[in-house]
Order: sequence, then C-alpha cells, then structure tokens
Amino acid sequence: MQPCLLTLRLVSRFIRCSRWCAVRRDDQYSRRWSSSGSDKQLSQGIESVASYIKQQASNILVMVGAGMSTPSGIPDFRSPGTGLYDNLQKYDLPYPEAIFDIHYFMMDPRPFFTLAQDLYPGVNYKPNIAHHFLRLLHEEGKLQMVYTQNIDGLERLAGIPEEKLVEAHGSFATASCTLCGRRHDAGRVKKAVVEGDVPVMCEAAKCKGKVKPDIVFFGENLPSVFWDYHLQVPFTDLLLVMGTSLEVYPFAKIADEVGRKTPRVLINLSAVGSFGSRDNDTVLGGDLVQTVEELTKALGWEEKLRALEKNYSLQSGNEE
Ligand code: CNA
Repeated sequence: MQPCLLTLRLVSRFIRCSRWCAVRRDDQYSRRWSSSGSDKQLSQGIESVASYIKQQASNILVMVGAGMSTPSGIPDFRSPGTGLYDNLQKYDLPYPEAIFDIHYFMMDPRPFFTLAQDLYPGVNYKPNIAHHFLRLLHEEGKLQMVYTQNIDGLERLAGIPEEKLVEAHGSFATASCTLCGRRHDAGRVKKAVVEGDVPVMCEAAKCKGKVKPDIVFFGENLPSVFWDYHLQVPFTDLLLVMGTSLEVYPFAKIADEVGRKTPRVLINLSAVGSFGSRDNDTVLGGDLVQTVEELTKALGWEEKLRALEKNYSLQSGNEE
C-alpha cells in the first residue's frame, strides 16, 4: 500500500472513531433473538405492537437504516453477499469505507460519484411499502419523527414532511463546495452527476474546490438538525427501529436514549444493538416488508396503505 494511502487510512480511522464511529457490537443479544423468534411469538409480538400503536402511542420515533431500502433495490452496507461492502470491486477502493471518506474523496471523487449517479433520488429507485407505512403513521397522527441514516431520499419521496424528518447523514437535496463551503445549485449538481460530468468544480472566484452533495462523510459533522431534534427523544412514547445494524455512531445511540419505560421495537433481519436488554423490547425478525405487511394488517390499515402506495404511483407517473 502506498505510504500516503496508509496515512490517509489511519487518519480516517481515527476521525471515524472520534465522531461518526462504526462500532461492532458483541452478539450477546442474538441468543435472546433466536429464543424469541418462533412464528407464534412473532405474531403475538406483532399483535401487541399493533394494539400499543392504536391505543397508546401518539409520538412514535422511527430510526431507519439501509435495510429499509433494500426492498427498493438499493443494497445495504453489511448484508453478507449482497451488501455494498461485499461488492465494491467496480469502485476500485483501497478499503470499503473510502467511498464515504472525505479525505479519500479529496484525492479521488470518482467512486463516490459513481455511487451517487445510481443513487440520486428520483432517478432509479422508488419508496417501498415500509416507506409508505411511515407516511401512514404521520397521516394517522402517530409520528413524532423519522431519523434516517439513508441518503437515498426515499422518505422524502414517500411524503414524510421535512419537519418530521432528520436526514442524519445528509442528503442530495443541497450541495456545497468541499473547500470554501459555498452552496451550489442542487439541480445543476444533480444533472452533472447523473450525466457523468464530474467532478463538479466550485464556481467561486479563485476556489478550486470540488462540489459534492451534502452527504455526511466519515470525518464530517452531522447536520445541526440531528442535534436540535435530539431534545425531543425523551418525549417519545414508542421507538421503532427498522433495517439498521445500529453500528454507526452517534446515530445508533439514540436507540439507548429513549426512556427506560418507553417500548422499543426492532424490525430487522438480525438482532442488533442492545435490543433484548430491556423488558419492554420487542424484536420482530425476518424480512421488513413482510413484517410491515403483517403489522399493517393487525392495525387494520391495509386499505389506507394501499391508497398511499397508489397515490404515490399516480403522482410520480410510476404506475405499473
Ligand atoms: P447496514 O449496516 O448495512 O445494516 C443494514 C441492516 O438492515 C442489517 O442489519 C440487515 O440485516 C438489515 N436488513 C437488510 N435488508 C433487510 C430486509 N429486507 N428486512 C429486514 N432487515 C434488513 O446499514 P446501516 O443503515 O445500519 O448503516 C449505516 C450506513 C449505511 C448509513 O450511513 C448509510 O448512509 C449507509 N447506506 C445507506 C444506503 C441508502 O441510503 N439506501 C445504502 C447503503 C448504505
């Protein structure tokens, strides 16, 4: 490995650990998961979550990650075989995290722009049933906030209003110069990236910086809105965690910051984080779409969900 690459890697490791830190958890909770994962227990879990949502919850905090969008066709990071980390050959990266590493981007922005070209909201992917379910929680007056780690913009496309959405790792909705910080027209940047006309250079006089969409890279600060809305976390009456490995901090720690009496529900393929450590934790394993379908049914919201889905298709001209 070249010396400068090695230094870059060490520096970025250090920064990641101090700020936007991916931490592997031990698997002490996975045993609880498998011991509570029978079909019967699962459906009982769904029934009790549905009845709590109907009768008691009016301030639901939802935390989502890349697993939320795999049903839309976007690979997550860590799923073995299908995740981005196992399929990075085409980006020719020295290590997987380099794709979102600001220091690496300064040196070679092509891998990120290749990914961005595919991921730009409104180009290749559309919200799935789980995104529409979050919109339905909002329509039913149950949603406090959606905290997402995703950068695909699918929550916005599903119609979660801006004031209820924290895009913790940024979004493509705005773009800035990585050198002077100047804001650039997001539409112009999108056009350039989608057409492969990259890197996009800053237009400010004498600045030779590269412009990037305001996605938060390893080594960059989270948007202030992440911290602002943090104040609301103690007032949550139900935490719903969907499709995330809860390995990236500080995002992941929100799951442990809700009150100890607040019920926490995990909808994910595998057990993650500290789920299982509290008496009022519920873990709903398996595919997220299937769980959301069953939860919707238990809530008696099937028609409403189909209507939202249909409405989205009509409005976006995507009806199949
Ligand atoms: P991750 O670490 O890849 O974890 C995803 C989790 O979702 C895993 O625990 C999977 O088991 C689970 N999962 C995947 N598919 C399903 C499914 N169909 N049903 C149920 N569970 C499923 O991703 P995280 O979001 O936890 O990691 C944080 C990173 C990933 C964020 O910073 C994102 O920017 C980044 N990311 C985002 C996207 C996106 O915007 N769609 C895609 C890939 C990575």
